[in-house]
Amino acid sequence: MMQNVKDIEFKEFKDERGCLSAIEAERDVPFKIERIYYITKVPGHLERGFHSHRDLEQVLLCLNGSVRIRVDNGTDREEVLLDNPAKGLYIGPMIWREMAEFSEGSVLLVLASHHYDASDYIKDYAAFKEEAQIFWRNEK
Ligand code: T46
Repeated sequence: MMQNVKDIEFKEFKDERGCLSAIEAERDVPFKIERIYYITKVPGHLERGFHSHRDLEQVLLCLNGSVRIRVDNGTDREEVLLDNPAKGLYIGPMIWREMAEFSEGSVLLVLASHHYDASDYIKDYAAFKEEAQIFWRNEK
């Protein structure tokens, strides 16, 4: 997978009563969790996201149903289908993300490293590509 994107597998404690997964900050996800939000009731034909963050780190999990996540570092694009609540997708800084194909009743949970900050968003794709070029050059 591209840099700043990775799959995270959460442990499942399964028995005849069902299934439990625990997520501990800085252990199961690589940051302190300052914010949690969740996305529900998305009409299946609609897409969300279409932005990048400059600093924010997040882990996305689909607790029910499935959601397709497209990630883009300004050069390469990849897709991940979140269809299992034990599977998380880490997305770090300077990754453009799009969420699509929300199944009926899907619940997308997001764990975020910082409080909400509108100034951390890059919503214009051309501006993202420009900033991403500088960012990834300095990362190497
Ligand atoms: C991301 C993807 C995966 C808040 O007031 N507080 C919050 O913490 C968030 C996340 C959003 N909002 C407000 C801002 C907008 O008025 O909620 C409204 C919808 O947010 P937005 O259009 O940014 O939603 P998405 O689904 O396009 O993107 C969200 C996150 O914003 C973003 O950080 O990575 O989910």
